Amino acid sequence: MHSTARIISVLSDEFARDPYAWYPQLRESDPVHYEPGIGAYFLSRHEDVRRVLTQDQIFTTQALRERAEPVMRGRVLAQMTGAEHTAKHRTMIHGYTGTMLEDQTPLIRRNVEELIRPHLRRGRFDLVKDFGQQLAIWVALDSLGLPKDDWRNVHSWFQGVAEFVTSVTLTEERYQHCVQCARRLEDYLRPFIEERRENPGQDVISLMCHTEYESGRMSLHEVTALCHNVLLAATEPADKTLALLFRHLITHPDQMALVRGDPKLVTNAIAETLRYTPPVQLIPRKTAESVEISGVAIPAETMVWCMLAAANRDPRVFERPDTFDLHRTDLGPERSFTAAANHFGFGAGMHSCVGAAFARRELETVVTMLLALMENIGFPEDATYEETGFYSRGPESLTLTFEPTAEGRLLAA
Ligand code: 2IO
Repeated sequence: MHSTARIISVLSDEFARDPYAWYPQLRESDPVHYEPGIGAYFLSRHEDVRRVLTQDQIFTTQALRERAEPVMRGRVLAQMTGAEHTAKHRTMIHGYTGTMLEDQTPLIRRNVEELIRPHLRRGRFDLVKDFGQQLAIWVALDSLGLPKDDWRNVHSWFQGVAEFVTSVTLTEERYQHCVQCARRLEDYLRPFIEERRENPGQDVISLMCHTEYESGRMSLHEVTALCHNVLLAATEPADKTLALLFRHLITHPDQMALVRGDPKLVTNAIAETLRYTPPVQLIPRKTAESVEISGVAIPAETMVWCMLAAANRDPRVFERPDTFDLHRTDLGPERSFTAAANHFGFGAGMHSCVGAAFARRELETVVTMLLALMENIGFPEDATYEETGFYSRGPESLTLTFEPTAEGRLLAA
């Protein structure tokens, strides 16, 4: 039944143009979709995605050895298990929650002010290209205690790292390019990490260097891999989420008005954006043994891709799933940023996002500030909208028009 119901290749351009148009059919008639070209399965039902992400003994993160290690220059958190995972996970949670998160918040605010100031007078800017991408990198660099003057270089090397991790297939030439970018980034980071090992500061690199584990302290190599991990995870999805959120609020003026009337609803808007249009759309796993999912037999050692955005719109879990709704009762803004989240924007299970609280704070800060500085936010009349990406997805550009508020004029002056 499943093979005859297969309607489209998820690797086709047609699918990439608007995956949301295909998710209902995949979920209903081909929920364990097989792609013969790459020998992998794509899951679109909420229940199946939940199972794969939480049964970590059967569906392992082994996939990341080939899919991430060459550019991470070592093992990332998601690849670890058992006591090692528990210990290093705790370190990263410490770095991105509680007092360390509080200490980073004024830096986030300062970055927003500096980046938005030149645009306030003009009344028009590109939320992604002129603001969001740079903000995401600055905030990530600040958290690691790295200087921001080299951010353009870091960004260009980072594109290679991101391309490697977020492409399902790569040519040999692109593979080499991406690994070269990763080496440059590694070389760039080395002296900073070495320095922080000698003279610790308040940043996450210092924390990683000086935490004592049963096996001692982390090596330069281990810290480097986690830095690459943080830089990718903190930048690739951040500007996309910001742009998607503004797009949803602008195209739902009633909900924009609600958020303006009650700043607490910014949190709802972020949570609903992560459900409705998750910036990371796929999570790969590999089967450790043969299993059956929704009636389909999957052999051992096979790639299984969780389609987060499809599962996030599963009508078995969410009412009117294709509607953006700040007030939906089946999501819950608070739990949306924890391991108990009902959406998969941060994954699920033991490897769910360690940066969720940090992402929430970064987005709450920037959205609240932008709404206070700008009013009548809209799109230029001749604007077209396009999203790209299969693994991570969002607009590459989103031009906004607006009028500065009194507060905005003050900051511009
Ligand atoms: C860095 C893919 C943007 C992560 C990854 C190899 C591991 C892990 C993710 C997210 C988002 C990035 N996977 N973050 O899906 O750290």
